[in-house]
Amino acid sequence: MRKILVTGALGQIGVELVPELRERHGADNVIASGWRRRDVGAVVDGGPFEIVDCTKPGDIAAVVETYEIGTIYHMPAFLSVLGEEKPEVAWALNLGGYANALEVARRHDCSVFFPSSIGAFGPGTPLQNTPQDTVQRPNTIYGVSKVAGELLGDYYHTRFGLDTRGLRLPGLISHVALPGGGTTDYAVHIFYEALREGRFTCFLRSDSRLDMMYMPDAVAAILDLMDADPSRLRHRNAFNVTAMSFTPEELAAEIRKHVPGFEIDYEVDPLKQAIADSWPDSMDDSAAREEWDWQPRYDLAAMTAEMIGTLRRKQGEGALGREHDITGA
Ligand code: AKB
Repeated sequence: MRKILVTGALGQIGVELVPELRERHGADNVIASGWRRRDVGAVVDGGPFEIVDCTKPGDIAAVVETYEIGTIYHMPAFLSVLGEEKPEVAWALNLGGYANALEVARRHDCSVFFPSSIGAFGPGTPLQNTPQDTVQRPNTIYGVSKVAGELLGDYYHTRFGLDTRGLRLPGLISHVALPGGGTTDYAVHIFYEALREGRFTCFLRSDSRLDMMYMPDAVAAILDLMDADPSRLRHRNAFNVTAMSFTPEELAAEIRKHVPGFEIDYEVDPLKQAIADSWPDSMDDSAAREEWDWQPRYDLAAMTAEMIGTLRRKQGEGALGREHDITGA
């Protein structure tokens, strides 16, 4: 089999995607890469790891040639809030890095996965039941780079026949990596503070509704899409996928079922709030359901129960908060 390369493997998704790919395809067949080596056991020690700076096309090409790569999962990204602090870096990485990966993929006929986001929507997009095909005029550099990435992926497919596929992922919730630089990060940090302090100060308004997904569903969605029969795909870059949609107040109420007396208050950050207000409340993911049988497993109640259970166990072992911090991964 031609091997698999995961770029940005030390990021929020990569640290869970790589072990799952190695489980399915064998550790030696999955090459993890990041722009620097960090101590993330399963990703760095569990199989081949290479330093790849995606802004340098030669770095990607060298690994693709050395390992005879057939599929690239291209994961590096500056998230929405971090992107607003450093727009030029966000553009160079989020779009420039992807353009480099696509060019290498074209020369070596690799399939490519690209993670787009709810951030690819913006003012003018219908925010309720957001259609698969609709207005995309985001006002963040993150969103602009995601829309451009979607278009570039479709271009390489229609122009060169490259097998490119992508998802518009919502906010992702996980107990493996701590997120950094995103608008939806609150939905992860709230669990840690609930268990440590019994209270949490949220940077979004209590009624800010956003699409969310538990990481096991996100990893399953990525792998299912890449396994899907190409003759069924009318869309490629990128499919709306969602699993739940909640406000901070609703998440707090669900957490309270497991942590009685948990309190939440609000110190709204205007930049993050403006980004959240421009993103969908709930996406229509019927195209994903029809074209490759997308079906999430976790709703708000199931995700919350598993997050609290896992983090309580870690707390008991003195390991809570020692998770991999992906800021600058
Ligand atoms: C962010 O908040 O920037 C990301 C995303 C939804 O793409 N988590």
